[in-house]
Amino acid sequence: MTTEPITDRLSDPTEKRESGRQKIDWAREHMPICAALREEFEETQPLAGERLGMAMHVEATTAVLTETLAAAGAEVAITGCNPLSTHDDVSAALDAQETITSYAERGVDDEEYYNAIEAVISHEPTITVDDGMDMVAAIHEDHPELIDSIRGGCEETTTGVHRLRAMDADDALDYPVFAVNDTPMKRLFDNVHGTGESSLAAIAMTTNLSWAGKTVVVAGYGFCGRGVAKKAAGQNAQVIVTEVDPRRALEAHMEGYDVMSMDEAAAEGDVFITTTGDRDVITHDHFQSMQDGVLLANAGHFDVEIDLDALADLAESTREARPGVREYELDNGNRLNVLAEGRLVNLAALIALGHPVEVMDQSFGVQAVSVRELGDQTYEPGVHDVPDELDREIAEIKLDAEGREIDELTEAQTDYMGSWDHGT
Ligand code: RBV
Repeated sequence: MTTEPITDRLSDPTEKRESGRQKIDWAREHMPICAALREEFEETQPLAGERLGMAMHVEATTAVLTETLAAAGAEVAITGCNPLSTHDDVSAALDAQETITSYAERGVDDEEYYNAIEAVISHEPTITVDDGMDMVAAIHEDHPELIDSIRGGCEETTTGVHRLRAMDADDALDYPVFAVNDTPMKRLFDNVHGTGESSLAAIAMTTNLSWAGKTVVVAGYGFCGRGVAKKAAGQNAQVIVTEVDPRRALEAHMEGYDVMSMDEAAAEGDVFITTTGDRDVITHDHFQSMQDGVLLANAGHFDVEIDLDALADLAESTREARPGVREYELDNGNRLNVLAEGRLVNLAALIALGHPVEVMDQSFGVQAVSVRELGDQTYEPGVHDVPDELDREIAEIKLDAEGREIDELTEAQTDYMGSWDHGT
């Protein structure tokens, strides 16, 4: 089955295009890094002749990245990386651009989701940009004949990088991919502040409930979990952290959070937010010990962290308690509320805007220079760290845009840091 571009599937493409364009313009105003790179790319055309295949959350900031890459001379085809995160109006505004085709639509089923990825692949990309690795996987499984002409790819998120490293360890990754997620400019800002702010904002907007006085259980204390815990504490919630790694658990403890197993935390929490990237974090027995009225939300890339099948089996009845909130009533009378169908709440909730714009400017700045690098240099197949000078370049552009000066090392300081023959 072929998937048509979004414009051909909308009843009101002109209206959608206009509201999408308004969202993109607002984001663009607040993305000085992408603006600076766009200026450079318009002049130097580093992607002339390249075809980009992208699978990302198609909302306003992603559109700014997409247009930045198109301005660099590339032909771009794009679709979503989650069935619920696309903004149809933004998708339509992108599709209206001459060198961009967008297949992304919100609310697609599994088959339509993968058909749209196929449609992007039918453009025979020379560079891929993924968030979660679904495009790299589809190319390797179903279109290996394209691999020879692919210069490389970029991966946006923790889960995608995990999958790619597993693939690489199995010698199954046949083209180079940059682990954009693992750069300081991504991880220390997007994962921590972006996930923290946007997950809490999406939960608050979906429920209209307060954080103050609540007990919030954060599952996983990686970069995302740290952000969620910090922001929840900042909103006057009591925070409990669950972990499987002893050092991360200790770190959370030393930050002042309560650390306990999920078995214990299940009975304590009012709100549960999963950020582990792994499956089966909240399961059958946990649901049974939870209090009436709890909220369950996932901030990890895939919807595997909260075992919704087990919850559905346990439930006597289920209903939509309010838009975007599914209530499951258990036989003990307790009602558990799942947000956004257990999909990543900051992007898949009914009012979901994704990470704040400034944070995405940084992540997408790293994406843009990583794609530029792939257009310019040849890399061996496998997962690659983004060259550190590219990450620094993005930090420098951002500092410049904020009007912040920093110090420079003197020659004596540089020599000192590089020497070993000085002591007490
Ligand atoms: N993310 N994108 C957005 N476009 O608004 N918000 C978050 C957006 C990315 C983020 O970088 C994270 O790594 C990934 O989504 C998880 O799928």
